[in-house]
Parts: sequence; C-alpha cells; structure tokens
Amino acid sequence: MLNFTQPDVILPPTADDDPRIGHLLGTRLAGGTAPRVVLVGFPSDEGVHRNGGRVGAAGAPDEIRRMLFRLTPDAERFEESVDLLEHTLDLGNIALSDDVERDQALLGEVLAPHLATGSFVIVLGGGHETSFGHFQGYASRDKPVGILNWDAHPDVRELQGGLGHAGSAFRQAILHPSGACRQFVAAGLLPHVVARAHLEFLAAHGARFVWRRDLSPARIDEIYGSLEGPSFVSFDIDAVDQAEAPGASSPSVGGIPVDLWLHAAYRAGRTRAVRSCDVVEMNPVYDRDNAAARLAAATVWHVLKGLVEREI
Ligand SMILES: [Mn+2]
Repeated sequence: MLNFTQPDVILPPTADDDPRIGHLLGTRLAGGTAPRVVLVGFPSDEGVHRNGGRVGAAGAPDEIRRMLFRLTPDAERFEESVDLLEHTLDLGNIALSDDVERDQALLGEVLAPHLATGSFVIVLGGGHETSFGHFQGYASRDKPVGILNWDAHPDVRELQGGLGHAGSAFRQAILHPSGACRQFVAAGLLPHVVARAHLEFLAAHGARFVWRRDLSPARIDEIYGSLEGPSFVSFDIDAVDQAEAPGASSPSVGGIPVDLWLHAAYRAGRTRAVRSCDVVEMNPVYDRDNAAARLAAATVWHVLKGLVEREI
C-alpha cells in the first residue's frame, strides 16, 4: 500500500516580480500529461543506523525543501525555468516502515512508473540506502541502468548479517541478480576513508572510480560523457568538505569544493543519458546554520538548471 505524507514546510514570502520556487511547483500540471520532473522524499536513516553512522538523515527531505522553496527560478533562463517548475510534481514523502528492504522496494515501486513515462525523477533522501531503492525503480522493470555516485566512499561495503545498509547500496546494485546495473562509476573518493578491498571489488566488477584530487570541471564533463546509456546519479553530501557541508551523516575533510560539486549537479541535469538523481546523507541534526541543507537545495537547483539547458 503506497502512502505519502505531505511535506511540513511553510512557504516563504513571494512576489510577482520575485517569485520563489515553492509557489511555482506543479501549478500548471495537467491531468493526462506526465510531469517533466517528479520530486519525492525518502525519509529513511535506518540504513545509516545499521551501518553504525549518525542518524538524522530521515529529517532531510523537508529541510532540503525548506531551503529549495525559498530559491528563485534561474534568473538567467527565467521563462524556461518557471515553465519547468510549473510542470514539476512534488509527491511528498513516502511513508516508511523502518524495514529497510521493504522501504527500498516501495521506493522502487513509486519511481518505476515515472521513469517509464520519461519524467526526470529527483529523490530527496535519506541515508545512502535510498540509492538501492532508487535502483529498484529500474531493475524491477528490467531496465538496464548505469550509476554515477558522487561520494567520498564507493559504498560497496559487505552486507551485515545478510542485511543491506547505507554503505552497501552499490554492492547490492552491482551484484543484483537482474544484472540491471550495467555501469558503475564512483567519483570524489578520498583515499583516507576508502577501504582498499572496496577498490578491488570495483576492479573485479569492471567499475571505475575517480579520486577527488583528480576532479576539475573538464574531468567532470568527461565523466558524464562516459555514461554509456540511461543512468542515474547519486549525490552523497559527504563528498563535499565538512567545512561546507557540516550536516552529513559521515562528514569528510578534503572533500569536493562547492563549485565543482554544483558543476557536477548541473551536468547531471544537462546530460541526456541521466534519467534521475538522488541527494542523500544530508543530516539536519548536525547541520550548522542550514549550510548542508542549503547545499542540498542548491544541488537540486543546479540539476534543474541543467535540465532547462538539456539538448533534446
Ligand atoms: Mn555514501
């Protein structure tokens, strides 16, 4: 049974000559036509708990919305940006059970029909267990998919007692019996927080990784250019340096600077192969002055900017 809760977010002030995103979303959706973009919250952190991390990411979807709804449409491409927002459907947050496997299957069920009709899907997580549910939106319909994960860690850790968690999402996708995961790239890795065994796992499965120190705008473009087919992109906020994203389940020092991160978000929207994305591991409990929530909101904003500029 699918259940959604409506976001608990007070809309910001708005004005005709200074409209804000929260007032534009979904205002021109017509019955029978697929939304151009679908937003959905996955308020889960049980996978973080299982992984021994700091819980709190379950509160992220509404904190991200709170910051996103205050932003303006893209001032550089105003009309097109407004049009995209007016055709964006916010489904709210999926009502979860804290049974991670069941919740992930539920997320897959919610996403599959939207992915099938060609809406661009943006999932607001949740811990990184969000991404295995996201993957099921493809795998449950036998749709092969590539995955690009922006993260300090590759998240291919072993299961614990046969159970998945926030650190195992991509091991589960890569080993999934459907074979639906046909490409995996982890980008932004930090050698001081990555187990060598996980790099060996990637190599053994034909997956690629890129260290954070090797990233530049050109390298990021090249990574997007290497996507071989329909793909989803995962944005783990812990890939960004802790100074700029203090509200993360598992923060890291030496992470990606904000300008490169937002470029990666923009390219996700711009790149035709990319069909969906998720923003995960934002943790409001540890955030300072909403810095990580604002960063997560700006991540979504840059994906939307890229969508406006996407060449069809
Ligand atoms: Mn992660």
